Amino acid sequence: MISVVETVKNRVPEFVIAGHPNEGKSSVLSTLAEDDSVRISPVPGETRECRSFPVIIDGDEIIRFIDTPGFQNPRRTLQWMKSYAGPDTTIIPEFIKAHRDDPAFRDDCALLSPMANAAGIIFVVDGSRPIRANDRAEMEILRLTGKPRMAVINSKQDENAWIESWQHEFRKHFNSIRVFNSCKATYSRRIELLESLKSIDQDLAGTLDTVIRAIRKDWTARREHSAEIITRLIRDIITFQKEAEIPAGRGKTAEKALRQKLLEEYQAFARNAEQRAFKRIRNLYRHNVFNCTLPEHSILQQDIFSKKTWEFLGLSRKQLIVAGAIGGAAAGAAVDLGHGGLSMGLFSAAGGIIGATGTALKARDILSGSRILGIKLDRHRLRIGPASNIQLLYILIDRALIYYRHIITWAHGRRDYENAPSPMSNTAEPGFTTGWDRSRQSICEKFFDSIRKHSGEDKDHAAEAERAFTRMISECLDKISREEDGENQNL
Ligand SMILES: Nc1nc2c(ncn2[C@@H]2O[C@H](COP(=O)(O)OP(=O)(O)O)[C@@H](O)[C@H]2O)c(=O)[nH]1
Ligand SMILES: [Mg+2]
Repeated sequence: MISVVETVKNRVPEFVIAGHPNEGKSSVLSTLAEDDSVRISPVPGETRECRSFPVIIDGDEIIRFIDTPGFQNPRRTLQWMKSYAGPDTTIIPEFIKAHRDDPAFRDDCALLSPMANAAGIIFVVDGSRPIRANDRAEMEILRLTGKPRMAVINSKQDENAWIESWQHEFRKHFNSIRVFNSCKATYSRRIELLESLKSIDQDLAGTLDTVIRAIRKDWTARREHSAEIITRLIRDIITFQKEAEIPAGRGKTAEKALRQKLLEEYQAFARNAEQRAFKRIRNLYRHNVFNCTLPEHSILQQDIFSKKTWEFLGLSRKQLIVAGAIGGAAAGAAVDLGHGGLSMGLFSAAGGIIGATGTALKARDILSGSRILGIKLDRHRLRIGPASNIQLLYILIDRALIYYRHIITWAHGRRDYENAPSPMSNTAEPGFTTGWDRSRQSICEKFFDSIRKHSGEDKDHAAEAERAFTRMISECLDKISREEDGENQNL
């Protein structure tokens, strides 16, 4: 028999998830391993085979969880084990030898087999139901295996009536007990569970410390990577430019049609770029199978350029005046107005008019076709972009932060997409950027100005503005993550 020490020294630590069918074993595993490919089923007994789920960071497997079918025949299994007279260390192989051809013990054999070499066992129960005789039999079987064991109470119904009685019972059979909500657990809850796994066996502590360090490092790396994705997305949208020839000989109608076409192209570009960036963030957080669909009433269901988005996420009137003054000046919007109110580039009209008159435009005005037009370069050509109103930048930041929050709070074991709580639902909660102070706004303004200047003059300056912006976004992501962890503290 291999000891736990040897097992973990030479191999990836392996934990077997055990328990009754339909208690949430697969959900716990899915959340714990951040793997949404784990099959979770409302039908009890669907998992008939053991399946191994490795956690891989930077190409290295750091820990492995084994999903198992539930016990099929716990009381008879226990009976056999109790009457087993051989050494403790051979109880599992001997049980399997005696029962492997008996269909009545098929699942029990399948379940016990990986336990022989596992570093530990995680026993999952649904804490919203009372304890039954079978549960006691199962716990006793696990005790007889002699393996380090942890009990996890997965609260399926958000209801804690039975938790205390479970905890009481568990104290007799397990080295450690934790409450873990597989549908809501965020990053910190996962780390905490791994931390407490350390206490089930002293020899595991070192290995699990390494695992936890790797997970923490990976979490920071993901956040920084997300911040870079967001910065790049915003830069790409703000700096989008396209020129086109006005078809000769058809006068104003042709020009108007071309403006509309360019506008549509710009909007399609922005939409696709955002979708691509969001998908990358989603995959970075290992949501590979399900796309974590946003709830129907989420503000992110609205198009970037829709009136609703701009009304909801747009800056407050006061901020709009400040932004307008700066955005307008940057865009030379006063000049635009001098040219008979023709706006130069996207959104510059808003900046210009606010800058000039001190009156905030309504979202309706900004978004109506007449205000979102291309620059007329000369008699023959039109150009759209770069975007010249900074409000677009704030809208894009808000949308990305909302999406980020949606993704990091989506536990991998969660599958009831239709009941998802909505980020920024129709509550009056404003976007993140609305409350930003002057120093953050200034970082945004510097970034905005530097990316719009496409001359290569001040490369260092531009690079610094971009770094500062990315850093700020990364800090925001960190704050969001901490806040969400705080809110889930009691789960
Ligand atoms: N509401 C809620 N449902 C859960 C939770 N955990 C599991 N479920 C549901 O319970 C059912 C069984 O879950 P599963 O993980 O497949 O259980 P297993 O048979 O023990 O692997 C599925 O329909 C899950 O969606 C939970 O924490 N909350
Ligand atoms: Mg299962």
